[in-house]
Amino acid sequence: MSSTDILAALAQNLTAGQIRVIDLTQELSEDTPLLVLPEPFGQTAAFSREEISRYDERGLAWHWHNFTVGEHTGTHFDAPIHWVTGKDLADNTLDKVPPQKLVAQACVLDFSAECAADADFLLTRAHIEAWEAEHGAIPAGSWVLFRSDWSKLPVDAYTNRREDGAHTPGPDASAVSYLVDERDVLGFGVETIGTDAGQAHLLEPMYPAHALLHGAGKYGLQCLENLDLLPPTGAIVIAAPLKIRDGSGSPMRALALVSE
Ligand code: 23J
Ligand code: MN
Repeated sequence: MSSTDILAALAQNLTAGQIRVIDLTQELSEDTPLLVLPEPFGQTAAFSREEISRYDERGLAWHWHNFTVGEHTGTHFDAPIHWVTGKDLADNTLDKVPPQKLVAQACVLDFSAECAADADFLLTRAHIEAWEAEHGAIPAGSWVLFRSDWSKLPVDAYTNRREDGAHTPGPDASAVSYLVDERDVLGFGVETIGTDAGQAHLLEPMYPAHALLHGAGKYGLQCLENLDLLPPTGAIVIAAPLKIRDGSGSPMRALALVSE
């Protein structure tokens, strides 16, 4: 098929519902759960908004708001400049992400059973190799999406904060090194609040997903939903952050195309 025919077939399949569009995005609101870092670190802002007008004297026929939100609040994209390891890389900010990379195939690694059994579950290189033995090697340039089913949890269990910090699953350094060095992935996406585990400040290096992904110019996706609706391979993810000049991250609408 020529590439023109492929697009025509895509259009037809979309119209007919043969290709389904899955929303991977959490609702963004004043109630969106936030990352909370220990003292004395700065905190990401919740989403908030103020009304400009509502068909009233401030705007007779129009309704609109101004909003405030952290770059890393809700379903969002992490650019390499977010971490010190990526601070000197070329094109490390949101405005410099090549648009070709905003649309990419995804591998979905389902470790939801392990996460249900252990909130501090760490995904290792051996887990990824076991997944590949079943589904094939992760292609270069793919998103790797870590399915934990964490997005199905009520908010208290979702954030799972205790006296010693958050207890949520994530990858260890062996997993991230493997994806970056052996598989040259586009990035790593998760359902939890960080690409790193809640207790990842205790790992070596500290916050291995952030440190190793962004140091290699790779991206992160956080607070995804509906990963359980995606096949292990074959989905196409559209994850497009706002084009914020020099931005380190941004809320986004993340979508997946799935063949019926
Ligand atoms: C800053 C410090 C630690 C973490 C994070 C941000 C995130 O999870 C994020 O949203 O990038 S773990
Ligand atoms: Mn982030």
